[in-house]
Amino acid sequence: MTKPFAQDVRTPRPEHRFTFGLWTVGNPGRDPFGDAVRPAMSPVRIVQKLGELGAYGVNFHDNDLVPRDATTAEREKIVRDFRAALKESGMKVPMATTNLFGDPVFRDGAFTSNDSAVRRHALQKTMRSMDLGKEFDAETYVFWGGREGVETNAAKDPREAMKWFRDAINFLCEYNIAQGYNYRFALEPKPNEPRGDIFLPTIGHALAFIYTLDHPDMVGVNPEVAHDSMAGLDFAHGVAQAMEVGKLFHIDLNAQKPGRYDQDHRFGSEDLKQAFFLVKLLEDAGYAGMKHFDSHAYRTEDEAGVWEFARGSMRTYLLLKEKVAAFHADPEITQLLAALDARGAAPGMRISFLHDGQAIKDEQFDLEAMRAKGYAYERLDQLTIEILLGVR
Ligand code: GLT
Ligand code: MN
Ligand code: MN
Repeated sequence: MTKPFAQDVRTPRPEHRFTFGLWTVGNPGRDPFGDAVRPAMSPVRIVQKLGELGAYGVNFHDNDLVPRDATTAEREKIVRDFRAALKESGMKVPMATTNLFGDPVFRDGAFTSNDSAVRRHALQKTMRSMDLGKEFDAETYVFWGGREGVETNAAKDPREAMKWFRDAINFLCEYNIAQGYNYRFALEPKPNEPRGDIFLPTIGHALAFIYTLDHPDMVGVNPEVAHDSMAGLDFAHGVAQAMEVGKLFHIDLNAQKPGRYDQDHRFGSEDLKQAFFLVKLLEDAGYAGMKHFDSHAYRTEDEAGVWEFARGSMRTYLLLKEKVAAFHADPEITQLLAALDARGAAPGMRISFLHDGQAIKDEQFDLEAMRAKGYAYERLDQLTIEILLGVR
């Protein structure tokens, strides 16, 4: 008897919704201490290669595709060539964004610069970039406020900065509506770098800000592994909180050691356990959005290393997805989780004052027994580790 054909679950395919940015695989390895180590790679080459590797799509900042000083004729040619490459490889552009950080004009921020002309220029640049994204049917529009922040609070009243930021997002929501673009806006929090401190530093800050906007339904978040890890936070918790209120519009996957500069390493290459629980969260929740690898190859690498990095990012996600299945199929884990469910941990166990108020006020608790009983999390965690280490 022949075995039924099993598709290789470790091979990335477009249906996995893996994406990369032109700026990620195209990163030439420049850092604050050293020059580029890899030659610039053309957007066309990036699209071809990512398509071969099984990615779903590629994302860009306006200037990743069209250089800042391009003429109209140059822009047209770039757009035409890029469109042809996308068509040939079947790759999509699900997300677009604006570079509001590279130009020296943004040294004090874009939407929150103290210079009102800079703030207006940032709006103009974003509107034009939204137009460019729509030429490729992008659906998500990311706002990473890299330069929105300060080195010294003497510079500006952060309350004023919040108002400018809100005005800008409200303005761009109106533009989105006026043009019929239907973009979903995704704010990307980060605590610091390149500014000493960046406004909207965490997922929680971004979520709270969203509900103060004129069109909160249009705006969600694009959290990034490295950005929460830099701040020493548990990334999965922030992602879960966003998800639970329907605000996880996009996600940036990479790896990072806490407390360092923004390393943007290959997904899963640092805290494997954190990466596992993130994949578990996304898979268990049936997250259907884009999984964008916002990361780049080590500076030591040549082009071969870049593609190894891209392949590895997707493969690690799929391997962790297999481990998630193993976690759910493990009889001992199932038993431990069932015991927790029996203690009332099962989803759906809710209380409300209306239904339970009096009963809870009158309830007699066996506190001795409640105090004495452990939760068996040591065993549960060890079993998880053993799954990750491949011995279960
Ligand atoms: C830059 C940053 C990322 C953002 C990109 C989108 S640009 O690479 O470090 O976290 O997602 O603007
Ligand atoms: Mn980053
Ligand atoms: Mn990012």
